[in-house]
Amino acid sequence: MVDVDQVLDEAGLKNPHVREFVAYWAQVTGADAIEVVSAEDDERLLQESLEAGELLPVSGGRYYSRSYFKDTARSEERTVVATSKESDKGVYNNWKPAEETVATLTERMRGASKGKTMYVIPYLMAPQGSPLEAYAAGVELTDSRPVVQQMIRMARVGVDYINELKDQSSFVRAVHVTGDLPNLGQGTPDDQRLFATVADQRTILHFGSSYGGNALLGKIAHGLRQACYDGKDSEVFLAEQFLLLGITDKQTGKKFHVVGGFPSASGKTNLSMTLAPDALGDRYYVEFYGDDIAWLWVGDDGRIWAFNPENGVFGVAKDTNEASNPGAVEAIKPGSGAIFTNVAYNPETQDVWWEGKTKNPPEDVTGWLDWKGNPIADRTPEQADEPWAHPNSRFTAPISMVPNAAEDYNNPAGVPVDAIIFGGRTRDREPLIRAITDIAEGVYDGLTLGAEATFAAEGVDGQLRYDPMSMRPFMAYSEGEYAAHWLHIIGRASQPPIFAHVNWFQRDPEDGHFLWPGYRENVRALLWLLQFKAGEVKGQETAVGVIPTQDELNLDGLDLPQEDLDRILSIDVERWRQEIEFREEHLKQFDGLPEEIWAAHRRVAEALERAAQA
Ligand code: OXD
Ligand code: MN
Repeated sequence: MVDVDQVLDEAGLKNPHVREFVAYWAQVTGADAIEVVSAEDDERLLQESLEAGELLPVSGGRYYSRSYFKDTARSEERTVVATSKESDKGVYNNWKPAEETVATLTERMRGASKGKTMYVIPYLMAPQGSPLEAYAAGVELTDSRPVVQQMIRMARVGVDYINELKDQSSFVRAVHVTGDLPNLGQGTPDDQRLFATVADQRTILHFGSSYGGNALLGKIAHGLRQACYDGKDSEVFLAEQFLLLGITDKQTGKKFHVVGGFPSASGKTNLSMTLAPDALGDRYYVEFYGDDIAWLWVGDDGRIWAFNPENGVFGVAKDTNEASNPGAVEAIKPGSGAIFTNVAYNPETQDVWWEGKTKNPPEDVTGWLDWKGNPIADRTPEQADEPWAHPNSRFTAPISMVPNAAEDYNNPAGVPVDAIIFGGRTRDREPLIRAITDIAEGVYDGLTLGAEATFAAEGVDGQLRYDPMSMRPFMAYSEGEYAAHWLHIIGRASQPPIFAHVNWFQRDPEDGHFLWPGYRENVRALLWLLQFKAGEVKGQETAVGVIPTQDELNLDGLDLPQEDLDRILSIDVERWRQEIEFREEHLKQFDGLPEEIWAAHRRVAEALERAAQA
């Protein structure tokens, strides 16, 4: 038996509530050893992992890890939110009763860390000293060393964060046990994996994975699911799967901040790390704050404030290259200490590759292994087209490595939010940008956010897979209450942000080409929005919001066909009338949706009817 007290004493971990929590789970999981970690331990832990073969070296002091081949993504079906209140049940949160969920997980975890070390990771999901600190502290227990290294990059990790808490009992209790991965029946009726946020106990219990999205409990389970619940429970804040960026107009010296929700594969990471387009670079400077999570609250000045609770980026590698995301390329360059997971790896050259890193894979396949560790050179002709990297392969890097990271990303006060944007991948109907000034209509727009189903077979043509506010996998309580909480928080702001919907993905109906060049040029749409908010441009009113006129959109240095511009700066009323019907069905699923949201829906529907008749 480990002497828990002795280990915690030696580590200087004084918080009595944390000590009690560690002792309890050490006994349940049966770990052979306990180790308390801080960010300063990174170098040593990396060396230990290299020696153990858990990590492999990538040139320039970077690292490679491969996860079990059935353990490469978040498992939404196996993820639940458990509470003791059935009224927390929503359409998306997989609600379960707390008591039986805790009992099931305790049994699965019993003795499951035998032979392993249990690492104690005290962390903070906020810059230290923030007004939301009471919701940001946590302790993750994990039996996986690579999870520790990822947490050190993604959160602020150290004993002091936990010892210095004003309310010593206010921290999230997070337990991660990997389990015997080859024997968990992943994807079968007897699947043993279970990932639970026991939200009203502020406890997270995840069993059966070592993949980041299931195992970095500070990020997704705490930063999003638990915080979503805490935000509502306290009536103080919103926790959303949002990017956060800043734009400075060097000419006027003004700085703006934008947060935004995008369903997966809609370009959120690229936009969050974007730079100004070359032609506008002399005037505008874009800064990175966060690519995945923002917490938002009402400041004393009546504005909405936000910060990114994370300390790093856990980005999808696929298609990351100099053109799509130069900031990410820089953040993971030699010397960055980046960790790559499930990309292709060459142990001879210590190089990594993923689809879209370069146009074609390396010509000389000598030494190259695909994400499962199989030599590319041994592939049969039938296997030739299989991807080298897993489509959800990732890189992990601290924010400090991102070249345009904002100087104040660590400021506990956060930044004031000027705009809240939503954007899905939509091939028709959605213009480049439409601004929404009414708060209820903005929240309604977020609730009806979606992206085209990735596979044609998944849905009706033109119908979206709805992903309200891009929070579908992280919603912690009922959607009706969630909408009410949004109206409540934003409604309390005397200087609310403007809302907008963006779409970079409209295509030509005939030949399918993208009508807008995307990437860095997307900043032009945001510049128009900020000008519109400031009353400097008027735009054109439509039934679904205000869209830029062609003169208002700064197109300096861009040469786009007139036809394409006409299409992205107008709306297709007939397609919108069809969308309204889909939306109605979507919203009807949600119990207790506030009347303001239904009223916003009716206003938009009626405006479309008038437009159709005009
Ligand atoms: C996600 C992530 O899975 O950010 O959404 O990793
Ligand atoms: Mn995400």
